Amino acid sequence: RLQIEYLLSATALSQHKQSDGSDVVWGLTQTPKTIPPRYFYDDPGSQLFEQICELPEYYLTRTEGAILQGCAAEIARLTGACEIVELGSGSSTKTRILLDAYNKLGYPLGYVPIDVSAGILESSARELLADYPSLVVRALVSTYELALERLEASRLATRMICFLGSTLGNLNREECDRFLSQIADALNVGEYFLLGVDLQKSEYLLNAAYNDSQGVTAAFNLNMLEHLNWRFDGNFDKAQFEHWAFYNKSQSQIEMHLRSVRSQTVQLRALDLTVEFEKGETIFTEISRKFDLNSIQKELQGHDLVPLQVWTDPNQWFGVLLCQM
Ligand code: AVI
Repeated sequence: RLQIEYLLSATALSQHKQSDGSDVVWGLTQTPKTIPPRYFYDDPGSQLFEQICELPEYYLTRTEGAILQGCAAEIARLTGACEIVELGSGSSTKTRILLDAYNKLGYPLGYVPIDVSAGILESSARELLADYPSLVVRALVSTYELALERLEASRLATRMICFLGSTLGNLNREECDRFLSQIADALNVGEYFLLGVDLQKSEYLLNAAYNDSQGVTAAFNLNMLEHLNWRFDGNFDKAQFEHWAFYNKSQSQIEMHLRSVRSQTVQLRALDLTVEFEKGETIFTEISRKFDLNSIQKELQGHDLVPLQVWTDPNQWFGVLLCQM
């Protein structure tokens, strides 16, 4: 009942743009310097992200989970039997809420988790198979882009692509637009897109969520430097950088940076790159956009993804939208 496909095999990787570190060279030679957010997610980074999801200040995961608990049965009723395709499935925790709802209605359970981390994908797929005896899993080790390009027509009549956790917020406006076009291209008419988005709210709550008191988000941000050291034979000293995150209200986005605490020179030998930092200079590592329910619905509609139903929590901190193509 478990099939694992590696779209990120050595061959696919070598064909995949930016696997050679050219994106790092580009980013670290810009002003201001940047590192693409995909470098957060090596194994330690993925574990730190799992820890972030448990933090008292990081309301996103909890709130989305509670919304899904309340609306999963309705989602299953609205879509009928369907194959659940999850982009960035990670540990598949929230998937269980959906699988339970489909299971209760007696629908056949097909699940296609997609993640770049093969380890977490396989272990969570095995746990799910143990708990859901009729589940069939076709896991794809892949980036979203590759998976969306390659997703074949499913055997079942209907498919629902899920993109939860407000990961959409980590894409800038242009990337978001491209991503939604890809989703629309991957779906047949009548199929579904389930989206979770973090909503605009008080600056105080947002700043706290990305500057937690235990310093896990800081460790997650700084881990990127270790990841680059490991991947590209570098000598970043993470003690010489500090985490800096704040809510940019005019752009409705959290911005995360790493700030150099002194002037320093860093080398990434495998990339033949030497980078000079001035004291206080920053590297832009992530945006996390915060959405407005009306605007995101319009944006989805612009891509022929028609919102059927929107659910939120009593505080209106987070939104879950079910759209139909
Ligand atoms: C994965 N993504 C939705 C998280 C977010 O909230 O934007 C990543 C994260 N960055 C810092 N904390 C969590």
